[in-house]
Amino acid sequence: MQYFDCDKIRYEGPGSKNPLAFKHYNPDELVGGKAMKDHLRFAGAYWHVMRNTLGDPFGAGTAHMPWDDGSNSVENALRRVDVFFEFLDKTGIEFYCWHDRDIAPELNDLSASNQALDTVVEKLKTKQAETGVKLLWGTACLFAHPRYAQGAATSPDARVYAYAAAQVKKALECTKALDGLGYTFWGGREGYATLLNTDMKRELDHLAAFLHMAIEHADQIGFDGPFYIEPKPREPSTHQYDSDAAACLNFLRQYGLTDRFKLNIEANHATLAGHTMEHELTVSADVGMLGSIDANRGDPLIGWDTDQFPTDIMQTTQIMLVVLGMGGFTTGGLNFDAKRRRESHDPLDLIHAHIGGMDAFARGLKIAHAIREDGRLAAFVRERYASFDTELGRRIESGACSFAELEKLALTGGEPALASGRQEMLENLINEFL
Ligand code: XLS
Ligand code: CA
Ligand code: CA
Repeated sequence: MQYFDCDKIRYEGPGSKNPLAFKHYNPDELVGGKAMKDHLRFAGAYWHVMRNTLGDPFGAGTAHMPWDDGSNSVENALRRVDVFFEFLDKTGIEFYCWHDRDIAPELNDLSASNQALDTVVEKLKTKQAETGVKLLWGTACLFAHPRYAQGAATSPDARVYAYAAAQVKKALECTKALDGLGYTFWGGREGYATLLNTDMKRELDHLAAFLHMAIEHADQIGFDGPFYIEPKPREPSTHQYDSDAAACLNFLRQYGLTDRFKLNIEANHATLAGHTMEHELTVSADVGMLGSIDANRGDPLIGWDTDQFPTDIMQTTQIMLVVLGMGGFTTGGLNFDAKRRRESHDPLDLIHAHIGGMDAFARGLKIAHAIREDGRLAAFVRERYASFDTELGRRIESGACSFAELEKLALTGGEPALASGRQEMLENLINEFL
């Protein structure tokens, strides 16, 4: 049985008017000597593709899911696996990501839930072997169940903490069983609603202990992929501890976790944090800590996490400039943590949405590569700091300088003639390539 009313999506080039074709994403086309698909490493998000009913706080789900009988059964979960792999095959997406509770139902007790997971993981393993699809990362859902209402690894209740640990232990084992390349922590409930009832220091200590136990368990079972922390400032918690890339890096450094952890940066979370996506990516990449990306966008008119599909070529260009700048992904990729609008209820809308995202990133990749080849942008930035390439600059950068020495220079050197930052000229330069 096929559920997506289309053939495998092919590349037809920019001249095509076929909505069910790629105009820019041509998987094997080389960009700078590397195939597009290896640059972009697209992943499908199991939770959005298979489990998102498109409900909102004001109304029930609208998504047509003819394969889903609405039950919390393992049979239903197994059926979804076939549908998901049909989706991956048709879009040509070669990676995927899941939460434990997306792929298998949470049942009456933990061992029954674990058993359900094992059954579905077995099937996923077979499908991966048949198709060559890879698991980009796994994660545990530590935010949906009411037991996590006050946090998981930062819960005030040690028994909840233990439950969360057991869930992560199992999710890690499933990730390992599926040869997952990474494992993500997103702390939706790891934060607080009010400081009146919160011991922040204690909660952060608990979170760090939790992550150290995760590393220890990974080592025991032979999972050597990186862990990712995914920053987001709020929603669902009023304040989340992993509020942005800088806060996460500070936490990882404070608790000695930088060896095994990197960051998974999401576009819509960056904007919620009051930053641009490029800012969050640059903060991470500059210290070698950018691991993976959740590809989506927010809506400038709506102040929450709308998780829309990325369609803005300027943004995909800026993202790919950072990714190319760091030499590309290693274990990470571009995970479409994005959902259709509620009005787009048809299974085929999932295909259209992903075609758009993949084409937007293919263009962003080609444009970013062209900008780098052209070299004017990088040359401008290099030149802007040229005074630091002089003897004086070298002394400052190497730590050999003192305030007294600099003061002498300032007293005798006169007023420095500052060069223009030329922002508008550079914006025009970027637009030449779009
Ligand atoms: C929610 C997050 C979540 C993580 C995985 O806003 O983006 O989906 O990516 O738990
Ligand atoms: Ca995400
Ligand atoms: Ca999100």
